[in-house]
Amino acid sequence: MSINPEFLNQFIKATEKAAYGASKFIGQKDKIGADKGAVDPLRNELNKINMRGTVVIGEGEMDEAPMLCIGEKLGTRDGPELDIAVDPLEGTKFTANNQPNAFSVLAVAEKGNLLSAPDTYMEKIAIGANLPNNLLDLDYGVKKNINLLADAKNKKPSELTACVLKRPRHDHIVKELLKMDVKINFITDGDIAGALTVIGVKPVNDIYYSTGGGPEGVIVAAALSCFGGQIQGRLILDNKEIIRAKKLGIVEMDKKYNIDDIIKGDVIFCASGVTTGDLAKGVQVYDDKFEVTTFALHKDQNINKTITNIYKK
Ligand code: VTB
Repeated sequence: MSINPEFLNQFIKATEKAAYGASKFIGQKDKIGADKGAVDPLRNELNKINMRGTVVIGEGEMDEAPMLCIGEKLGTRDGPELDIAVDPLEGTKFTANNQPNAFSVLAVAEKGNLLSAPDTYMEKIAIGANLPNNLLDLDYGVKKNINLLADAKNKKPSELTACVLKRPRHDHIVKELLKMDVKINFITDGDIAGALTVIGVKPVNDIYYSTGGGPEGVIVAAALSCFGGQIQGRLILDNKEIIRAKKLGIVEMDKKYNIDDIIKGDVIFCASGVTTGDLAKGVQVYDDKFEVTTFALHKDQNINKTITNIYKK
């Protein structure tokens, strides 16, 4: 089964409205306000869609943001059962500080096809298309993974580029990468956009290698699956989080999730720019209108497009 293509525009509208809501807070140094600015219109739009939607990936627990929480029911309750992963505002800091790469994003799959994970950290390695299945493994360590990737790409490690989220917790990864002469592109935040840089005809990076948010890991897996990319992720859970994870049906706490364990079947993915970034241009406001740009994917329809719409304020 596939997701009805008619839903695509409705989901695009949902992230567009969320992006516009968040854009009112650009540069205002108010991360919570910006998040809420995105959440309310997002929920409002999603509730207009003829579906029985369930949030399987929400946000908020980790930074106490106003969240669309896991388990929340969305839509008119008349229509197909869909699971939705949302990040109403990816890049709250970017929005608060008027920096690039903030966007509103969601991924949709048919019921049961998206991993429901608690809002915790996730170790992640992501690579692009046309590589052997499950090539890399978090337990191999940086050196072996880089050598495997270099072999598979017929390159030397020194010809590879890695994207790393700049955090002290990644110092050991950076050290290994530098030892192997791998070039590094650091990102300060926003690892959905970061991990997606491994995709494309001439990808900016060969690998994304860092620990970021679990929700972001699931959302990016949905997008990567539309391109034949790969990700492996492992949740990092403390005792409290283990209890939450059990409630969500997670049995094996240290499981390494390959992309097929995170996302199955058809996917709709929409990311609407708040501030201009790698995925989409940011919201542009004119007198009585605003313009918003969305990067949209529908896997089974082979849709990969960037669409700009103009609305009356
Ligand atoms: C991660 C990453 C996100 O925030 O969740 C990060 O996945 C938070 O990491 O893309 P720290 O707790 O180390 O700051 C983002 O970068 C932005 O939401």
